[in-house]
Parts: sequence; structure tokens; C-alpha cells
Amino acid sequence: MQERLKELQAEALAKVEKASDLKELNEIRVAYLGKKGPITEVLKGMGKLSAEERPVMGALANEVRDSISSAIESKHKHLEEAAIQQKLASESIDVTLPGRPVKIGNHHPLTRIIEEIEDLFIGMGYAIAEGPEVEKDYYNFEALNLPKGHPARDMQDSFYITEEILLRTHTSPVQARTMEKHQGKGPVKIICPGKVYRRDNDDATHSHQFMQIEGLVVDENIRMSDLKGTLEVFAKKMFGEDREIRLRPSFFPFTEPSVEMDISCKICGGNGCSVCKGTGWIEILGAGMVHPNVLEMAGFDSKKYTGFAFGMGPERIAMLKYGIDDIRHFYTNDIRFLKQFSVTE
Ligand code: FA5
Repeated sequence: MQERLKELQAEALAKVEKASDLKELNEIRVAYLGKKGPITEVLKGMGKLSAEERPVMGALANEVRDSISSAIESKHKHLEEAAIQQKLASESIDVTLPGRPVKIGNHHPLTRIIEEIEDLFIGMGYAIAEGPEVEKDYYNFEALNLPKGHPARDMQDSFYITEEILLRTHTSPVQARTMEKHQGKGPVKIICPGKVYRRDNDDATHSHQFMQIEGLVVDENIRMSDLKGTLEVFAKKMFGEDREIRLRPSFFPFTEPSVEMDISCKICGGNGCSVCKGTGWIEILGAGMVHPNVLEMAGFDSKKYTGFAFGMGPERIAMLKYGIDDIRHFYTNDIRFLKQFSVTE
């Protein structure tokens, strides 16, 4: 019996030593230490032994069982460790592999030009003001010296929602609203970017929906020369120090005197070409000194306060700056067009 136990011990330890995975090791444990295993079988025969032999055999059987079980335990730890190491090795990340590029979108060219214009005016101490796109006839026209039936309303064909409410045709109503909020006290120094709507037929330079940026300064002693100086700074910063500006007399019911500002044509350097229609100049905005009626309607004393205002179309400015030949490119979402303004590619 003793020999049989020693044999079983040697056999089991050899198998444990050779076991190559946890499954095999578990099979060895069941085979040698389980209830139906050979060691249990040997122990069952102990009843036939004499009283002196029994404790000796019992101690030996326990020793054999303990040695096999501790061998299994240490092999188990070893195999487990090896399995972890193998898993780690198979899952390791090669940090030298180039990553998958993340597609980054870019700002729309109009957003870029508007932000550029905003930054420029914020740098000159202007605040940003906003107003509703669905506007009252009062702010869009009446408060701007354009009473009902005034022929100059035809300059801006409108989308009416009711008799009194329309889609604003320009950003000038924000002027009227802002002045009203100031309750007759200057200074006011704002720009108002936003969408506007007109019943214009779409073509290369006209859209039924487009953006405008309005500027307004009201204070004591504001003069035409302040307007000219401001517009000159804007034009040179936007288009280059070598650009000239000129102010031409014009008409807007809400400004007196009114002007339109042209900048010298970048393409021909002022000599005349097809873009500037042979004149050497390109019109970019309307402006003027705020009409006394507009100041008074908003609650300002027109004897004490004066002001200037201007309104520009950022699409036309972006077209000039980036050499874009058709305003419709801004609104048709052609990815090939938009991608050209990516800062990442
Ligand atoms: C106005 O809308 C005046 N409110 C501007 C103004 C403000 C004058 C303050 C005086 C004082 P006008 O209709 O000219 O003016 O439009 C201003 C600019 O909007 C134009 O110079 C042009 O750049 C742009 N614009 C006008 N109509 C369209 C259109 N259909 N599509 C795209 N841009 C347009």
C-alpha cells in the first residue's frame, strides 16, 4: 500500500509538472484527489490494516495528498500568471502606429468673415447687439424715418407675415431698438450682425436671404469725419493697407447725409477691369449720419447728440476678399467649396 501511494505521488507530481494549461491541471486534480481517485481508493483499504499500520499509512496518505495538492496550487499560480502575461502580450498597443485621422469640420467662410469683422470692431470698442429676424414694421421702417407708403420702402422688397410684422429687410431695426433702450443717453457704440430677407431675385450677387452687419455710434460731437476714419480703418484692415476708399453721395431715409463706400479694386489696382465694371472701384456698404428724426423717435435730443451708421453685406465682402464669383456658393453647401476654407487642410 505504501508503495502504491508513493507511485501515485510520483505519477501525479510528474503530470502536474508537465501540465500546460489550467484545464489540464484541473483534470489532474480531479483524477488524483477527487472522491473517485486512486488515493481515496487506497485509503478505503485501510480498514484491512492492523491498528499499528493504520496511523502510519494515514500519515503517509495525508502527506501524499498534501504534496500533490500544493504542487497543483503552485502550478496553478504559475499557469495563471503565464496566461495573464500572454494576454497582455497579445493585446499590447503599438504606439508607433499612426492614429486614425479624426475628420474635423471647419467654420463656414461667412462665419469666418463675420467673426473677423466682429473682432475688428470689438477692438475699436464696439459692443455686439442682436435683434429679432421676425420684426415689427415699426422698427424695420417707421422708426427709421420710413412711414407707411413712403416710396423708399420699395428699395427693400419685403416678406410680410401680417400687416405689421415682416422678415426684417436689413439690420437697421437693431439700431432703432438699441437707441430706444438707451433712453436718450449716449454713448451708443454697437455692431449688429444678422440674417435679413428680401424679395430679390437670386443671381451672382443677390440672394433672397443674406447677412448684414450694421454699425451705429451715437454720442456728442460725432462727425462725418469719424465715420470716414472708421470705415477707412475697417477697409484697410480687411483688404490691405494699400487699398483706398471713397465715399459717394447716396440716399437712405434714415441717414442725412448718406453715402455709399467703394474700395479700390484689388484685381486691376484701380485701372478698371470686368470685376469693377471698368470703374476701378467696388461698392461695399451704405452709411451716413443718423437722421435727426431717427434720433428723436428713439428718444435722443438731436441738438445734443449726433451719430453715424453703416450697413454692409458680409457675403459681398467675403466674395471680394476670397475671390468668390457667385453669392450662391455660400448657401448651396457644396463640400468642395466649403473645404477650401478649412484651416486644417
Ligand atoms: C441697407 O440695407 C441699409 N440698411 C444700410 C445702411 C445702414 C445705410 C445704416 C445707412 C446707414 P442696402 O440695401 O444698400 O442698405 O444694403 C446694404 C448692403 O447689403 C449692400 O451694400 C450689399 O452688400 C448687401 N445687400 C443688399 N441686397 C443684397 C442681396 N439681395 N443679396 C446680398 N447682399 C445684399
